[in-house]
This record gives sequence, structure tokens and C-alpha cells, in this order.
Amino acid sequence: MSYVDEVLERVIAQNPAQPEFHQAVKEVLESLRVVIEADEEKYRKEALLERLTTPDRQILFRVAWVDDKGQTQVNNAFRVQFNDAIGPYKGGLRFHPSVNLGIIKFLGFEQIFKNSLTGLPIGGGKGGSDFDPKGKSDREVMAFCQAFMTELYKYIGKDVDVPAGDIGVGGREIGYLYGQYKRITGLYEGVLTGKGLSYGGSLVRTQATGYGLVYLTEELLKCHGTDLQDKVVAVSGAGNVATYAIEKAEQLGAKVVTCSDSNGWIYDPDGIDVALLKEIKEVRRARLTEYKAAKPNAEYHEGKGVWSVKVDVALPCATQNELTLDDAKALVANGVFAVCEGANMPTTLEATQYLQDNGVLFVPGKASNAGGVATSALEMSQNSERLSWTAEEVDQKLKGIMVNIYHNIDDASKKYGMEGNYVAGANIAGFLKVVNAMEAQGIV
Ligand code: NDP
Ligand code: 2IT
Repeated sequence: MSYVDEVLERVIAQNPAQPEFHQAVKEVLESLRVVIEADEEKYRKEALLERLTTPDRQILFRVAWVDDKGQTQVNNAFRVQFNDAIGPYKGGLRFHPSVNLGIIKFLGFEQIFKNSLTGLPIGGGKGGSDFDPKGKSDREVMAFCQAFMTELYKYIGKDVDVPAGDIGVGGREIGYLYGQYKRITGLYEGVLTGKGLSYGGSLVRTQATGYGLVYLTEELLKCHGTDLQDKVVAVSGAGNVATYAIEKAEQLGAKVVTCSDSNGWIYDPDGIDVALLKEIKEVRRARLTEYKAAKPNAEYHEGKGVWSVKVDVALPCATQNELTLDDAKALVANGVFAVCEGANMPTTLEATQYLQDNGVLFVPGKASNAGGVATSALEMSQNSERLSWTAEEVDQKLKGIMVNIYHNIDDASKKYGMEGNYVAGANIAGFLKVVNAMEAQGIV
């Protein structure tokens, strides 16, 4: 059996009931076949793939906190420190009821390659909890964040592991987490990114994932003889990534006609009103039904459906496996030109294959959503030098990083004989830097 197949079998056997982790590993290892098989005995001897697919450390802990009724609540929490070959562990924290160890491992594994693609010195990690911030008071969110950090602080540090936001973790949560870290350790250091601007945050970090996604998409389109001007775009999600993807796409002349949350979705033929979306989601923390209430011309539909709309470009920005084979068929039937992932692994393996087989330009999240973590790394640099860069400076750097990522994955796809397969290009380009560092540092 080939070494890649041996390791795939081993990962599935050793990590039962973690389908998202299996999915992420399968996608990467399938792409790496061509690289591994060129030097299979060397990689097998140094157990390179076993080391790459086994986290350095998995921290599981209990978080107990008291709700507004005086009831004690208990949540499960995780931090997976996956690979620190090229820098300190770096990756977000997700607070969502669906969080379990397998979800955090898939996200941490993806993060290794994404962080490598940014060109910046950051390793891969991820964490989170099954805590649901939805419907909780600010005091309850603070109580949870303080209890969570009271355990997590032991394992993180500005040169060790630097968490940030993800689903359910935004500016409010990072603020409470940072305050508690500082209270316990007495250290005022860049241990978290996505901080508020008054206490060490970077300009443009809030916008960075969505903006970066659109910068990369624009470069992809440019290299295929077109651009976003007058393109019709479908976006899913209505959170941090979706909101700023919509904002930047509209600034570049596209018309974004959809967004969604976990209850339903909006079709707005006039183009999504991003100021209204921010007011509903960032200020009121409300549901998308309120968008329809304010914009009678828009349609609100319960459940899923954004991929049924006829568009040129699709940007999935909500969550994993939200774009299925049926959705891919609908997009292709409607003549979609490009699909670029804002979320982590939003497209199933079957849907990805179908899009690629039908000539749709497809860029995986580990490349196209890397602008968030890249700007986090820029926040770390600013914290280290105790300076703040201007918005223009950060935005220019972000744009440069995204353009560079596109060319890097495009070049890798060509070099390994799979031109236009950006999944393979991203996995191979991300892998090569990490492997080089792992080999240089010996068996550790
Ligand atoms: P937010 O919490 O700000 O927003 C998430 C959005 O997706 C919400 O609209 C939410 O709806 C929807 N959503 C979440 N889970 C589900 C679900 N299970 N089913 C349907 N809809 C769902 O998160 P972000 O915008 O930060 O993250 C979105 C995606 O982007 C995630 O995959 C994340 O890992 C990825 N990402 C985030 C980065 C960042 O910097 N924030 C960087 C790179 C990737 P509702 O409010 O109803 O739950
Ligand atoms: O998935 C991701 O890249 C993030 N949630 C951002 C991580 C970070 O450290 O900024």
C-alpha cells in the first residue's frame, strides 16, 4: 500500500467519529500524493505524514460558569496545538454548540497550511468550546470568557500560542478573554489578536478575512481576463467574514444579492445593504428577518438556499460543509464562473470535485480566507514593536499577501502538472515550507 494510503487509514482508525478531521486530512494527503510518491521511502522513514497529522498537543478542559439565574453551567473546551514548525501556534477560537474535538482538529490541521501560505512565521492551532453565545447576556458571555481563560492561560503566550476569533468569537469576546489573561498573568502582551484598537488591536483586522477573500478573488478573475465589476455574487453567512466580503465586493463594483444565517437567507435584487446588515448583526445581534422588515423589496426564505440563485461568483462564508453536491450542481447549471471559500472547508469533497470537473475556478479557504490570520500576524508584529500602523499600510500589506498567495498556489499547481487545480496548489505550496522546517529541525 502506498505511504499516503497507509497514513490515511491510520488517521481514520486512530481518530474515530471525527468525520470533519478525516475529510480535511483526506483532501490534503490526496493533493500531496505527487510530492510524497516522488520520495516515498524518505518520508516513510522519517514518519513525516504521521507527525504532520498528529497534533503536537491536545488540551481538553471543563469550563464552569454561573448564568444570570444563578445556575452553574458546564461546557467542554479545547485547544489543539497542531504544528509549530514555522512559528508559534496561531489560530482562532470558536464558540458554537457544534464544537467538538474533531471540529477543532480539522480547523487546526487546515490552519497549518493556511498560515504557511501567508508567508508569515506562524504555526497552526485552533480552539474553542461548545458554549453558545447566542441569546446570552453580556455578563454571561464575560463570565464564560473569564472561566475559559482561567484554564487556557497556562498554555498560551505571545511567543507560544496566540489565539484569535472565529465563529461566535468577535471583538466583545476577545476583550473579555484579554482582560482575564492580563489579570491572571500580569502581562500586557500580544497573546491574542483581533483586540480592540484602544488596547493593541490592528486597524483592518476586523475587515481582513472578508477583504482578503475579495482581493484574492479579484486577482483570480484578473488572471482569467475579467474582474468583479458588474458581477453578480452570492455570499452565505452574515457574520464577520460575510459582512466584509460583501462590503469589499460592492466597493469593487459587484452586486452581492444574498446573505444568510442559521435560520434563513436573504435575496436582495438591489444588492445587499451592508450598512443595514452591520446594524442588524453587529449592533443589535438580531436575525435576518429584520433585514426583510427594513427592505420590503428583498426576499427572506427560511432554511438553506443561497446557492440556488443565478450568480457569476459564489463566496461561501458561513461554516463547514454548507455547499453540497446538489448546491454545486445548481451553481454550475446557473453558469457560475468562480467559487472562492471564505469559511473553512464550506464545500464538501464531492461538491469540490464537481465544480472542478465542470471548469469552475475553485479556491479553497486555506488560501482565500488567509487574510484574517495574515493580518493577525501583522497585529503581532505591531505589538512586538509597540507601534500601530495606519489602515492604508495594513490594507496594502493585506492586498499584497493575498495577491502573492494566489500566484503561489497557481505556480504550484502548474509546477506539479495540475494547472488550475488550486486545491492541489494550496496544499502543496503550504506543505513544502512546513516540511522544509520540520526536516531542518530534526525528529521532534
Ligand atoms: P461569525 O460567528 O461572525 O459568523 C458566522 C456566520 O455563519 C453567521 O451568520 C452564522 O449564523 C452562520 N453560521 C455559523 N454556523 C452555522 C451553521 N452551523 N449553520 C448555518 N449557519 C451557520 O463567524 P465568522 O464570520 O468569523 O466565520 C465564518 C467562517 O469563516 C467560519 O468557517 C470560520 O472558521 C471562517 N474564518 C473566519 C475567520 C475570521 O477571521 N473570523 C478567518 C478565516 C476563516 P448564526 O448567527 O445564525 O449562527
Ligand atoms: O480560521 C482562521 O484563520 C481564523 N479564524 C483566524 C485566525 C487568527 O489567528 O486570526
